[in-house]
Amino acid sequence: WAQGSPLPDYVGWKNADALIVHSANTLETRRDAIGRGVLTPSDRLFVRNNLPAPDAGIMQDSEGWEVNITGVNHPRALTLAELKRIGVETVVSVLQCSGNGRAFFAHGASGTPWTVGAAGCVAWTGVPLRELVRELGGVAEGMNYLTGTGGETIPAGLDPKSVMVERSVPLAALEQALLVWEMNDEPLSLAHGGPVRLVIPGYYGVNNVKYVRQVAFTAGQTDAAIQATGYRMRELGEPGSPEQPSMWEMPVKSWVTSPLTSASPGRTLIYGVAFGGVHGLAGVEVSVDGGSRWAEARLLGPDLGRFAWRPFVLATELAPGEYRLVSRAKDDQGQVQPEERTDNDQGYGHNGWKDHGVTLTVA
Ligand code: MSS
Repeated sequence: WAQGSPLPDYVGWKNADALIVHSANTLETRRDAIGRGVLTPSDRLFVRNNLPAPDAGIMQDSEGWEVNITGVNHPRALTLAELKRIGVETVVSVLQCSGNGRAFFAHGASGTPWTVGAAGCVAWTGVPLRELVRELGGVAEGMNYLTGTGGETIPAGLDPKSVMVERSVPLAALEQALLVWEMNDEPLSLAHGGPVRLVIPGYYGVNNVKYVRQVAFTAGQTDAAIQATGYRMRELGEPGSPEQPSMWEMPVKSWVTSPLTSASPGRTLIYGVAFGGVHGLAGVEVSVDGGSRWAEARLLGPDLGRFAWRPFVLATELAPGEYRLVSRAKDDQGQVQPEERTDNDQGYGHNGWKDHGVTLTVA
């Protein structure tokens, strides 16, 4: 990227101090930059591209960007300008990479070593896909999946199926799916999938297809590698296959964001973020002794709906010494974050509370 610049060009507008640059295609929000608000500022949000981002030129005529809709009774292509006339809704949701927390796996899972910052909470504005589908005569008979295809150009010489970003999610996700053109009240940037992105609130990041070119209702899941063998929960050393659980719905999760290393003795406010994933959040507890005793934290900020996260705070008195701060959230179905991670080959889906703790020195 540009010489002397800490960030690649396509994300040059971001706040470099808030980000850890793992590579040109993977940037993580620093744990101490997550902040205490409900919404993650766009210039701090993590970025993850499986393929290099398309040329910035695709943003020139964003209103003319076409999305092909198939597997409905009246299939057709619509431009962004046309999509904007069908309907609009704003939904706040947590965007989290399947591999967030990978750095905590002991087996050295291959892939970006994200700790907690491959996640953020943002407001998406776009047309509810169910309204668009109604306009197009409804989903055609026999379709079980909603399949989105990314608009990247496939590098020459590669088998498209091996690298293309094409993901299928169960048809039930049509209830909350959106085709979005704004993030945090601004036109959707190229880095986050502009001109148009498929967003599936409550589902892992990979299902939220950027620069979406096609939305297809399909009988089966796509055979693109990113779906068929990639993003699957599988035993260590086992190859990926379509029978293994796919990274779809996100479970309940939380982590402490401040303080992270040191504090002065006395009154200490412990902050963090918590979310229910595909379900609503019921509450979150904090422990300062590694999980022996827990206290209910206070949820902060407005409740921006089932798919959003809530910042939380717990006020404590801490004498000089060492403390292990951990948090444990519960969703509205009564599911609580487990203590341990579920080991799996690729280091996906880590929501165990123990590994997400931090050691604090009070002096
Ligand atoms: N889309 C497209 N088109 N491409 C790519 O690469 N990636 C994924 C999603 N989507 C992609 C897409 C992922 S994987 C993720 S996380 C996300 O996206 C991210 O986002 P951002 O906005 O942050 O960047 Mo993992 O599960």
